[in-house]
Amino acid sequence: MIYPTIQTEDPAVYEIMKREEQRQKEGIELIASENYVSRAVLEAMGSTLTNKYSEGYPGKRYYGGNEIIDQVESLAVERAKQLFNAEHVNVQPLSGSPANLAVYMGLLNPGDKVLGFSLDQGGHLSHGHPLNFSGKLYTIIPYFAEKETEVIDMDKVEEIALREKPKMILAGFSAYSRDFDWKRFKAIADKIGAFTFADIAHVAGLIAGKQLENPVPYFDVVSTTTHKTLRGPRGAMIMCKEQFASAIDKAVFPGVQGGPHDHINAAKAIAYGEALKPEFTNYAAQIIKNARALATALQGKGYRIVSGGTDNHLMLVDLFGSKQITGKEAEKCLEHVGISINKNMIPFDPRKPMDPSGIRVGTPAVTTRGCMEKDMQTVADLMDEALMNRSDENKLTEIKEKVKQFALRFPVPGVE
Ligand code: DSN
Repeated sequence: MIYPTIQTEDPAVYEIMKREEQRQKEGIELIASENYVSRAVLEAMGSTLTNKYSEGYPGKRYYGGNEIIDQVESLAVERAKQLFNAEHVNVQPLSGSPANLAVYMGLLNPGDKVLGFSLDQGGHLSHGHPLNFSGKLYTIIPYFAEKETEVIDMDKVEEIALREKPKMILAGFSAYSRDFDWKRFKAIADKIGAFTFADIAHVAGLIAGKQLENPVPYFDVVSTTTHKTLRGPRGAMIMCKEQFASAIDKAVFPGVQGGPHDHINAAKAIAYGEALKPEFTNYAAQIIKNARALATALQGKGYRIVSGGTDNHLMLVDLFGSKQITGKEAEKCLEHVGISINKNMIPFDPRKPMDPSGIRVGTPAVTTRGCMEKDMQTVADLMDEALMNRSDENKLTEIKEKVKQFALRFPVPGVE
């Protein structure tokens, strides 16, 4: 651990931080939305830039002393523009849901109709869940995956869009393993004059790394978190066409947020700089190769992968359907041996969200640590061994040690 001041000044917090760092080193991280950031990103988040208030935008702030902070924010904006070929970027959103709230506020009025991917099929809370601001304030028309293929049928999306005529079409997901047909979404929206909004939070790094198609050049607005495959700090950003720049900026500040987090914006600039390097393309390509290898290895052990495979960094495993193990049981058992995944609904899940049929598994974090395709077979073997011995405490202790020995072969960037 490299926080000597915390160790002397506040041993109680230090002890907790040390245990979490150890957990991250000794475990296999397969949560699809998590990653390990670089030392440079970590340092920026712990820097004196956290001391500043800077409500407003570069050159137009409500506080004095922002001439240097302006440079940090502008640098992050310029790098993001280059990375995604964007006309306008707002790097201030504090996280994914506030970013999405700002997009709704910037483009719509309460009550307007929005077409969004249903949460229980792989969408996100902020895409229209009844308990979320999106479902409470807007009229959400869901689209679904097909029961047979577990893939979205774009002809059906078009049918719903032509019938319902939403004011905005939201394309994006948090648990879907197939590529999104951004161009078709745009073509459908054009037929009815709807705004196009893509939420690329999960795949932003795969897009920046040139492995998946980029919707930014032709969608009206695109939001993303910055801490998933993009491997930056906790946060988000919004990219849009110049014509929506003013509406989006006003919606972020003063619409949804006050002062931006300048230390995080510095970390975003660093992460975008890292993603602009040629080696990030190799990283993004390896994430997908690893996800495919892991899906194949799990299939080889009799686990059913939803839709039969993956085009990105994640997969949904139908554990209940293939092994009569619930997602909740699996999450608990795997956590016990140091493998982190999350329980997840599968499309048309007969079970409930807190104890669904599936788990979601992703490869961004293990790929950052240097795992390759051949290592995915070991990961699948360890997962299977734990799940098959989930009632045998002694066996699980043995497997936990195997997980640790495997994980320690791969250094954690940022701490080692
Ligand atoms: N919580 C994120 C995820 O895990 O997909 C989405 O916000």
